[in-house]
Amino acid sequence: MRIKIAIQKKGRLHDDTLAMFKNAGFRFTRDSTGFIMPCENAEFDLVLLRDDDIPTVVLQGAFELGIVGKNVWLEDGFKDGSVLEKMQILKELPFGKCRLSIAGVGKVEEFGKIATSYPSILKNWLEENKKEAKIIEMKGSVELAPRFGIADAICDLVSSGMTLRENNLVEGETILHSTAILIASKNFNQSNETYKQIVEAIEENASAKNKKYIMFNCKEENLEDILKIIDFVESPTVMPLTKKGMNAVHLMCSDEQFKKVQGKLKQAGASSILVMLVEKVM
Ligand code: PRT
Ligand code: ZN
Repeated sequence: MRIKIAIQKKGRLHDDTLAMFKNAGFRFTRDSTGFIMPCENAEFDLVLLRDDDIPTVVLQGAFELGIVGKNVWLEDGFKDGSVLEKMQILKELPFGKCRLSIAGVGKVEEFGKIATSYPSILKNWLEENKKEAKIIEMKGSVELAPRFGIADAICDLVSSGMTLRENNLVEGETILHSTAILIASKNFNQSNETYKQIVEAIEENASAKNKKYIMFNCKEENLEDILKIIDFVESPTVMPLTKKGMNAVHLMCSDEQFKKVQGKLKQAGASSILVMLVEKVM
């Protein structure tokens, strides 16, 4: 039986979701309706929906898996307990990162009226933190509420912070950190072969992403100092070159790790430094 995965049709999560599957090696066609993308080289289909419907369709059992923002899933969950009771988060994914924050004109200490598209998450947070406020539910353009006196503050998603700045709003407390998540019903069988194949491919790709394979040459007399600089790598490869007294050093590390040491390596005598992208780590 083919697995059906509900993903966002268009919007902020669509491109990253599709890129995640494609970079993991899956290829897709599109059926004549335009909202089903059958995978050509594995037993699953992507189905394109509004993100707000994704928790419901997975909960109803129409789709085995779904990819949606944690904010959407939790809002549904606080509204309808069965979402949290009957569903599970299988994985947090490395995209769609944002935070749900309270913001106001100046520092928000006393909450009067707060406008938000996430009334259930906000209500739950207010209760947990023993704070009082009147929640004004808005479907969009929440950031305009203080300007028109609809509310004193807002509770909205923030990523770069630009929207808040443009509206002279100051970010206060963050009530949720969100990312895209992979969800399923609690009785979804995680030993399903197709599911294992998908997760393995995605994880292999994620661990290769950001990894670099580094090669350089150095004199024998500099080797000890150089190995100290790269001591975060468990076992770098050291090979003698045909030129006497010279070695080649190979290692794999993250982009960040390399950036931190590249200057020091040169100073310590590393030459002909080659930096290569890693396609896969298995
Ligand atoms: O059509 P559909 O219903 O499927 O999509 P949608 O319009 O409801 O959602 P969409 O595509 O806007 O967002 C999908 C998901 O992306 C959200 O549920 C979040 O999980 C995630 N995400 C990540 C964001 C943001 N970052 C984000 N910045 N969703 C919305 N925003 C908005 C925010 O509401 C505010 O208006 O962007 C603005 C703030 O951005 P900055 O960069 O100015 O701070
Ligand atoms: Zn939506």
